[in-house]
Amino acid sequence: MSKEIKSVNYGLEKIFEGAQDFLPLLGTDYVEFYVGNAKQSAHFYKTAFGFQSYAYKGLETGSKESVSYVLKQDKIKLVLTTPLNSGSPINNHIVKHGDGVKVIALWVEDARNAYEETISRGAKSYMEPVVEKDEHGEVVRAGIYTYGETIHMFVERKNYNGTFLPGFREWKSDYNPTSVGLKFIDHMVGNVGWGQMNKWVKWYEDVMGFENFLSFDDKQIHTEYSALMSKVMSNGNGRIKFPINEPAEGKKRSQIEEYLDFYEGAGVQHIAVATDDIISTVSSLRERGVEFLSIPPEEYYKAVPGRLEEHSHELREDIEILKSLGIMIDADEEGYLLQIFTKPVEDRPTLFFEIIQRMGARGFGAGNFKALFESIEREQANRGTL
Ligand code: TYF
Ligand code: FE
Repeated sequence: MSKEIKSVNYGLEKIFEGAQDFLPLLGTDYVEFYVGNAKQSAHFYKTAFGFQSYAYKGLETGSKESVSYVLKQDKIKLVLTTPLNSGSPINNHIVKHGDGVKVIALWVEDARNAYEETISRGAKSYMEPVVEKDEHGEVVRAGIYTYGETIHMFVERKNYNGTFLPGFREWKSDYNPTSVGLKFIDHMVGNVGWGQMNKWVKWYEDVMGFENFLSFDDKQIHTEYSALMSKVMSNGNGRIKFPINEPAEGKKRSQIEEYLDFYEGAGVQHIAVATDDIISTVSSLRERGVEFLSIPPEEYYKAVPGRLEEHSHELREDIEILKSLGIMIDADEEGYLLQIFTKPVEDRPTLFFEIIQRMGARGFGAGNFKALFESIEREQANRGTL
């Protein structure tokens, strides 16, 4: 499969050649989850995934509607939010979707401008620009809807030097498990309904000024039983990458269909987080009880040197160690990558995490798709949802 990828021109260089980027993005600001019990989720992400306590808002800070815990690990900020009473609209989201990602916040220089540019191109408004202030300065935020009930929030913080956002206080805890070496969000993937992928590709092109950076059709992404299609959207500077998946017809139920059934609609399927030492990161995560998909079979690891071709000699890691941890290896024209996927982190088979280490490669591990999807199908079969 990596053969097909090798002919792909990633083409990022040509993006915005001569044109102004109407939506300059500095990076991912935070990811907010709506969850049933933020206190317990925060404990899980600290204990299992090595996040640190960062900021808090709740009854103690005058927030009567909801509680939010903010966790940090290097550049990654997760916000875990729970409503405090049945009247909160956050409940509707949790009742329908279970725990999941509500907000993908994007860090911008000018949130009012980001909002106006995207609204004028057809975005649906979630929140008009709001200025929040405290003694540390001000933050401007504005939000638009993307697929499903998911939101992109534009966050402008150039005039702010407080902890996280006004309304939050610094969260100091006596319980501080160490980091596992997660550095930043590499990409976040959305699952959309049958036949909806191209609509959302066009939405990211028209409304956000993104470009289609890579595509995988169902001939490339299938196993004996199931199939899916995927297109990767990227912003101009390549810092934000959003693959969009849709299910495709197969003999059995696609993992994308399973997600859509359990999430009851489109939403974030996985968050890929980067590390620069995946062996150390995955060893720590396993010790802390994070569950990964089953380890690919022996034949998968036997085929690795052939698949890496000229990159085979570049591989710095010991294949035996990678195999013992279940880490997968793929290469494209520019280098190789190492990746592994957790099981879903909720009882509904919806959101999961990917841990990725890029050693030059800019692809998404197409050479691993078959082994990966077969692992996912083993889980589906266990659940009786294949
Ligand atoms: O983000 C990606 O494209 C890779 C592979 O349902 C992938 O991580 C693609 C689809 C999918 C799970 C993983
Ligand atoms: Fe991924």
